[in-house]
Amino acid sequence: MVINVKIILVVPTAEYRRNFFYRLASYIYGPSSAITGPLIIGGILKRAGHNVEVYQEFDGYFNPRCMKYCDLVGFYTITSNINRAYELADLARNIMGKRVIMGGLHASSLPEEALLHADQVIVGEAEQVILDVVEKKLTDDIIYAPPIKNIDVLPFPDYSILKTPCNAANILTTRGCPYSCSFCSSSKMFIPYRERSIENVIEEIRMYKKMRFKYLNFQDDNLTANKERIKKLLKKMISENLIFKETFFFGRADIAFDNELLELLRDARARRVLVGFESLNQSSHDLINKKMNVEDIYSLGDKLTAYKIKLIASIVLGMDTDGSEDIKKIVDHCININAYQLQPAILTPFPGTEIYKQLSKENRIFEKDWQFYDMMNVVFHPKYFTSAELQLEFFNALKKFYSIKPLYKILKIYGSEALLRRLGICIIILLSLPHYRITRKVMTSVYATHSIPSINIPSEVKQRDGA
Ligand code: B12
Repeated sequence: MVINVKIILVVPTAEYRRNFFYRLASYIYGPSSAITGPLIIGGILKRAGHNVEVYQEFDGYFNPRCMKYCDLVGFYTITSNINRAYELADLARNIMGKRVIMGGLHASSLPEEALLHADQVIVGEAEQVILDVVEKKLTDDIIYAPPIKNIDVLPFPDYSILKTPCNAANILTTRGCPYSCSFCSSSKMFIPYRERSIENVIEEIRMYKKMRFKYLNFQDDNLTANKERIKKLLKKMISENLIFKETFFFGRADIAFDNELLELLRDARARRVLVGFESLNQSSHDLINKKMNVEDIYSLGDKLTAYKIKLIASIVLGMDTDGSEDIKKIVDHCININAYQLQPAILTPFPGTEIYKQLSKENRIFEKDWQFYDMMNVVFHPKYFTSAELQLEFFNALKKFYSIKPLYKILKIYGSEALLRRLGICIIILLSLPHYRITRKVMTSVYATHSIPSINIPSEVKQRDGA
């Protein structure tokens, strides 16, 4: 007979992200949402008769003492939250005597490391094994979960077990990505790329509408990978009036050439899109295997403005083919096309990725403290910069983009709510950058002790950067 197990699932948050500035910035940045994995597997456990609660530490109200009152604690891990996951796991296991299991991207890439802090680790998509693990029918230390073939059969995320606030529903219509960029860890975790049927997706969206969610986020790594499929979905959303105040999605620059798709996105109020521009240097796209033509990036700006779709431009800093001029060029481009937000991401070698293998082999990774693996901190020796210089490029990109100058244009194109959010981000960035710089300096010896290995800088880049 299986006894009812009291389970707490936690999405931990790295220490410096729990500070006031960070939380405020995130509040202004966009509506808060909950990661879906724990809500899906928690729902499976609940329906089997177990008592489940899910906490997102970032959104507040998670008191580690609540772990005292359960039998089992499960942790969702990514690389930047893993230290905190280990800290909480050690507390639960060693002090409170609880059973601990771990899963998610970091634990799946380095299960042996995670096992030092857990009783069991699940590698991969946990849906098919979670119940057997909790009910002790699967007792291996490391359990390799097979990917789910038909993702239509998966239960929808169960928001009734979420104990922390959340005002946007997250939905995934696919798993994985048909592309395989060398820095991306989710395309290594969710293999192969799979699509849900439109009817199944619509049913989940109807559920969120009934639950009165104001916002919807498509969290697919690339929602527009299969354009005809997404057009069908958007048409159905429009015809059933499954429209939210604003819907977010991840897209690729090639949506610029499909007016029908842009129209449908506008009409379904899918009006906030994050596009990975990465760089305006074609060799950088080729280097990371992005399979994108930089010409697409040039075409996108005006199109999105015309359809009033707000662009969050994501750029990668520190690729081996990009020097300072390249970073300047892409940041200026984002300003010129009136991008709504800029998300500069420092190239980060997440364990399990191609870029991790390459940089480790070249002995260029100097930072082993996982909390800095969040795309906002330099953890490796870049080719054309010192690590400190690249870190400065990151700060400068933010400062330059989030200046007060373009605010009038943002008001004209996107209206007053967009203006207020953008103004809020400008203020937070101005206030928090000095604090962040100091914290980074104190927390690591990055600026002081790490020498740069000798790397040959090609002459054309030396010339371009005046090196
Ligand atoms: C939604 C999302 C967010 C949201 C919400 C996250 C939140 N509330 O915590 C927001 C925008 C806030 C966000 C922020 C960040 N994110 Co994010 N995010 C995602 C995204 C796009 C979707 C997540 C998702 O729903 N996945 C789909 C579901 C089905 O999978 P899952 O949740 O992983 O769950 C499965 C397994 O992991 C496992 N599982 C999950 N939980 C548990 C628990 C236990 C106990 C077990 C056993 C198993 C298990 O089973 C589940 C079902 O199959 C992913 C990309 C991706 N495809 O995963 C990036 C991703 C997770 N994010 C990433 C990053 C880097 C960040 C940031 C650091 C970015 C930044 N610079 O600020 C921050 C960190 C936030 C934090 N919590 O500390 C990286 C992580 C890389 C890594 N290896 O560390 C990813 C993979 C993006 C990428 N392609 O690189 N993110």
